[in-house]
Amino acid sequence: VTYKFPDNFWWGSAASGPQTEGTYDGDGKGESIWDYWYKKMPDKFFDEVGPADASRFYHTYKEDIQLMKATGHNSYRHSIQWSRLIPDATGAINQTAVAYYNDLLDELLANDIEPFMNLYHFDMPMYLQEKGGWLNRATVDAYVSYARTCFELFGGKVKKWFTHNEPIVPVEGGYLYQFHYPCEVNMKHAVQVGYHEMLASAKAVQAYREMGQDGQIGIILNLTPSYPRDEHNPEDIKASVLADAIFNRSFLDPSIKGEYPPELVALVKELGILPDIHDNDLAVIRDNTIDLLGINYYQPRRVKAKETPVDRERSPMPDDYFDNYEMPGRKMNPHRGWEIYEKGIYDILINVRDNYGNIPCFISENGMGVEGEEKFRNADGVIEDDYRIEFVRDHLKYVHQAIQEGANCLGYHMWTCMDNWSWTNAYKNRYGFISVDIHNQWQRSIKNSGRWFKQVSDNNGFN
Ligand code: BGP
Repeated sequence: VTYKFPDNFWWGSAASGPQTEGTYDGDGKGESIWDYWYKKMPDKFFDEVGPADASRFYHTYKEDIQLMKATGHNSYRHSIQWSRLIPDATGAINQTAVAYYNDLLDELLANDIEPFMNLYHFDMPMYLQEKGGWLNRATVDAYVSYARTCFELFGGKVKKWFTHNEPIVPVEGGYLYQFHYPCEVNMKHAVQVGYHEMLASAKAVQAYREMGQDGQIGIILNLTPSYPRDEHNPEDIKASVLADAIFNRSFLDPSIKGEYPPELVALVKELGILPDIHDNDLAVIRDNTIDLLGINYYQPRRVKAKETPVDRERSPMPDDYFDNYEMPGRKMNPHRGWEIYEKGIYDILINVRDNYGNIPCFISENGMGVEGEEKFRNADGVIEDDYRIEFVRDHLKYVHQAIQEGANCLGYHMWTCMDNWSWTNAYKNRYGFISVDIHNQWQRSIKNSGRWFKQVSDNNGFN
């Protein structure tokens, strides 16, 4: 085996509750912002399947777990849906949800698949969003109490917890670029929302330790390594450093170092949009850093000094400070419009090694969204997604190299296990090791990539 990975490497995939489970009569689930928004503004969505179906995992998890086994999973990330466990403002616990999550966890464990559980994957309960969601400090308290409930209920089975998936995304989507509800454009709100998410994360870490739980707790961040157009041009470098502070270090630094990057603090001060910070908050953030970092990597961010004029009439935006740089010749995934730059995954791991104390970490998402995969289905009914094998293999080579050079990377989870419902894009881009035929009783079938991944996992590497 040329590319051999460390013993006990985590091979698996990631998914989320809202993108897979669906909502059913009698399940007791309350509404999240996605259920609400989908009903209210269906035009915003790529309209094939909605969150009420997702991939029907709520009903199919037992069979799906067998498919995880068949594709070499020794671990799998899912998320608890807050609105399923605590469906309304009374705070009462939905016992049907408790039974479901217990069953799901038991089934994973019985199949030797370690469950990694995330507490928040973009899915604010609607009863909290009506009171401002992350903008309202009361949501931080509600979140911590929800987190405690999860640790209490499931901490015996789950040894790897995550406070958030990609906390910068609800900031960008909900308060800057309008691809999550409530679709505002307001940088002051964006800063406050991000701050509350971070505070909630630190407080959940604190609660986890106070409760004497015996696992690890971390956060999952989407890191977009920032590359300047010209690495000798000070203006390009400045723009790139700032983009990195806004989109990566805004959560990376407080989560691991317990403090915000000075560039970011200076920027929000200059704009007069410091968040509302209470006494002791910063001490909580300082003292409750994470055990384990999940890294989602899809694409780099290429940046150049600002050239296009800034519209001063509107609310300030992060991109008042830099322009995106469309580097000639860069490799693109035409389906998702994202650049494919395999070495980015290595650069992140080396950055974590050198600048973040080489904290234990793993690749918690990486993957390739492809439209129209049905056309690659062969006569035996198997989707020949060899482009996905190439994508994963080329990224894994760089992960391997980083590990050889001392990076403390413990696993690789692809996004995703089964094709699933993906926010406003629904089923447009497929990401799974396993295809889901939404027009034919949600039938599952393992793609070539899933077969390949089984071998990789069995051999703990590849040639
Ligand atoms: C990540 C999210 C996932 C998933 C994935 C693919 O940012 O954590 O929830 O959706 O991206 O992106 P998309 O579905 O938008 O193509």
